[in-house]
Amino acid sequence: SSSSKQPYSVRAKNHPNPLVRKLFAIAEAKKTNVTVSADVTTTKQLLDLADQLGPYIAVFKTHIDILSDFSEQTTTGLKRIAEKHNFLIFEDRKFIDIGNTVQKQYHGGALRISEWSHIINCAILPGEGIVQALTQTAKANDFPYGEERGLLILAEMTSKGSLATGAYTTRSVDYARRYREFVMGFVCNRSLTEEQSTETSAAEDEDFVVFTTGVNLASAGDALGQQYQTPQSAVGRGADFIIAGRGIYAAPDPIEAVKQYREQGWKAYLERVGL
Ligand code: 5IU
Repeated sequence: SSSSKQPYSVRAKNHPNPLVRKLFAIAEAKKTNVTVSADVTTTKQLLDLADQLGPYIAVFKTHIDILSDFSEQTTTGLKRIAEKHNFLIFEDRKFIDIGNTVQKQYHGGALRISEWSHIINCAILPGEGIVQALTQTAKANDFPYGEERGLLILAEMTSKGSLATGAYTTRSVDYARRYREFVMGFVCNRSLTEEQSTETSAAEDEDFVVFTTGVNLASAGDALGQQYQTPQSAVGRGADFIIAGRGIYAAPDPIEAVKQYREQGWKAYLERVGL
């Protein structure tokens, strides 16, 4: 039951998580599997990018803590633009602390992430408790308030010498399987559906969504250890959604660039599912 061979439309129909159904429906409707990583540092730049690139993307990924002028207008603006262009918001906060702390970082606090970000992610360095804690917060606060929420586990990283390998990656899959009601998938560099674990086994209908970062058409990497691959390579290895930052927002013409990533990502997807 390799979900990576199935079209988004089929996965949208069968998936138990309403946010994943919505994500696949967006991808299908807009014919895009592009997530733009909008690593800009002012609210104006962020909202301009969201509005310009919105029609061509499925997900808009933020690092909200790098903005020099963050305010409530940042997130109300972002929510409005997400609705206008029909994309999801993914705050790449990478929670990585004990359960009690991440609950406060996720819900409330200065950033109020749970109120505006559909997708969040966490690392499992602290152990299973971090996934349990975030799941508990989502349930206790009854997301949706008509809106859905989901968690991606950071199972692998793209940077040189990453330690997220082997048992770490396998445990990521175990925790995802144990908290399926909230964990929608992984940030990783390949399909993990065949991952063999002695602790858990795949449910018959298992369908975790794969987001792959480190996608760039023009570069092989940067001076700080980032390693890139093309949309075709990422999707071929199992990426359902490709994440590109500088390849798009730092291109001479970001709109031309996003169209190019969209076209290549979509073509690779059609090839993978045999359409
Ligand atoms: N990011 C990575 N690699 C990872 C993970 C996240 O690059 O393994 I998890 C983030 C960092 C940045 C974006 O926000 O994805 C990639 O940006 P560029 O496409 O500009 O390298």
